[in-house]
Amino acid sequence: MLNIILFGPPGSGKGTQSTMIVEKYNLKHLSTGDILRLEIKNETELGLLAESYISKGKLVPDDVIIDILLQTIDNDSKSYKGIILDGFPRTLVQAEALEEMLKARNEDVSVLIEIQVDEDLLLKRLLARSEVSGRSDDNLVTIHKRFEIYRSQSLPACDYYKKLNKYVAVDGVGTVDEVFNRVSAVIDSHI
Ligand code: B4P
Repeated sequence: MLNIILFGPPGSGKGTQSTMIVEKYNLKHLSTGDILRLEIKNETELGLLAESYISKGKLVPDDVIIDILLQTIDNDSKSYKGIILDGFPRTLVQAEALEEMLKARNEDVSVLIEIQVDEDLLLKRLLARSEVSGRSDDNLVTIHKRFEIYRSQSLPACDYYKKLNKYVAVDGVGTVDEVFNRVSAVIDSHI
């Protein structure tokens, strides 16, 4: 199984690239951001809880996210060649939980790909997205908070995979297709 983590700061293009990757490689797309936004749209209890964190630029608590993953990961994963994890793990605790989850299935993470983009460009992309997304977390104050949380809480998850020699960085600056070619080259080298 090809289990790929797509990692990167807010607005680096994880969602954009994942959509293209699932098509090319027949992987199951697992986006915690998408799952949470659907819950918010449907005004479920989980959605209301998630919105209270997301609108402030904070991460949704680990236990809530790990529960979602446990419920989602086994649903129909077997009919795919693997999983693309988009936006998960985002903390060290989530990374450790994922390792355990995969180990129980005799699987592991093939590679973590970090999409690197500097914060000035990320800010431009997210402010442009705010004009169409209607997302409560796409505004100046919240975006800066998300950058700060990425550095303090998410980068340790990245370091975890560096220590396992499963980390590859990809330049996320360029057209969507240019970035996709770079990401594809990394995936191809793990097939
Ligand atoms: P996510 O949904 O994961 O979204 P994101 O980090 O904001 O954006 P992404 O990197 O996917 O960028 P996109 O492709 O859209 O998370 C949202 C929130 O949910 C989090 O802040 C957190 O609160 C919560 N959450 C999610 N997962 C969690 C977890 N595991 N634990 C706790 N909380 C969690 O691209 C951004 C924009 O740039 C788009 O407009 C796109 O069109 C554009 N773009 C993309 N690539 C481009 C390129 N190459 N050139 C120019 N523009 C580009």
